[in-house]
Amino acid sequence: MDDLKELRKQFLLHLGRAEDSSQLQNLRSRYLGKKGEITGLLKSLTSMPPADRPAAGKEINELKDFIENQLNRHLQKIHSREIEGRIQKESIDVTLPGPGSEIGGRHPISLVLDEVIDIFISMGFGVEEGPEIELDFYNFEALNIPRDHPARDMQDTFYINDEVVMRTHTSPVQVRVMQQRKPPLRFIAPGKVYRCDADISHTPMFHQVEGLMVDTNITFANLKSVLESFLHSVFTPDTPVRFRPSYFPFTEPSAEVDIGCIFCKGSGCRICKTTGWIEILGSGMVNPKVFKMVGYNPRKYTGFAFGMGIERITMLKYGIDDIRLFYENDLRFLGQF
Ligand code: 2NM
Repeated sequence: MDDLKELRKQFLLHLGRAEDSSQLQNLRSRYLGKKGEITGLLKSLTSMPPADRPAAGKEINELKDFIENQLNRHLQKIHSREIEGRIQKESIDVTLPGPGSEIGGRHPISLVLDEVIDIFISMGFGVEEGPEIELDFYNFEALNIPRDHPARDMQDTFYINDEVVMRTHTSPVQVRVMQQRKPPLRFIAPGKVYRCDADISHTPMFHQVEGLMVDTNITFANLKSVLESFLHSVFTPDTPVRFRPSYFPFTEPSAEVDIGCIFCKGSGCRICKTTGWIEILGSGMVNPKVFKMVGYNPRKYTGFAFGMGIERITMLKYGIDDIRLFYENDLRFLGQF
C-alpha cells in the first residue's frame, strides 16, 4: 500500500514536469508500458498469498486507471497549448501587401503580324481571312499545283481526308476572294498555316502573310515597288533589297526577294551563310492559269502576289535563332517583348 502511495506521488511529480507530448509518451511507457511500473506490480500479484490478491489487485488497477486518466487529461492540455502556440507563432498579417500579379504582354508573333498588317493597310491593302481547314481544290488545284507536286506529299501536308487538308499557305484565301469579286483587288491574307515539319527553323504551325494585287496593267514594277516599300518599312529604310529569279506554280515569272544581311551588313556571317543576303519573301506575277481557274480573263487582267513567313521576319527583327522558342511559352522569353 505504501509502495502504491509512493508510486502515485512520484508519478504526479513527473507529470508536473512533463512539458510536451513526447515527454508524456515517455511517462506513459514508463508507468503503463510492457516493462512499466504498474505492469510490473500486476505481474507480482502471482507471488502474493492468494487471499491478499483481490484487494491488492483492486488498488493497483485503481492506480492504473488514475495514471491513465491523468495522462490523457494532461495530453489534452498540452495539445491545446501546442496548438495555441502555433496559432500565435504562425499568424499572418493579412494587411501586408501581396506579391503583386505579373502583367501579361503581346506575343512577339502577334506584335510583328500586326506591324506587317499595318504597313500594308497604309499602302491601301485590305485584309481578308479564310478557313484553316481547306479543300484540296483551293489549297492546291486552283493554284496550278499539280497532283504529283512534292508540296502535296503526305510528308509535307496534314491531310484530313482525300479532299480536305490543313492549309499549307494562305493562298486559298486569295483564290476564294477572286472567285467572289471582280478586279480591282488589293488585299493581304494573314493567318496560321500548317506543314508536317519540325526542327530549329520549322514548326508544324506557323504564320504567313500573303498579298495580292489585281487590275488592268499591273506590272512587275508595281510588285517591286510595293515589296521594297514594305521591306524598308518593316526593317530599316537603308536595307538593301534584291529580286532573284525563282519558280512557283502559281506565278510566272516568279522572284525570291532577299534583304542585305542585317547582322553582318553584307560582309558575310553565320546567319546569311556568308552570302551577305537573307531570303525573306516569295513573289511573282499571277500565273494566267490561276486567273482562268477563278474565271478572270487573263488577257484583260494582270496581277502580282507574294508570301512571307512571320516567324522568320520576327526572328530576324529580334535576333532569335530557334523558331521553337515562340511556342514553348517560357515567360523568361516572352517577357522580353
Ligand atoms: C508566295 C509566292 C508567290 C501567291 C500567289 C497567290 C495567288 F493566289 F494569287 F495565286 N497567292 N499567293 C504567292 C506567290 C505566294 O508565297 C511564297
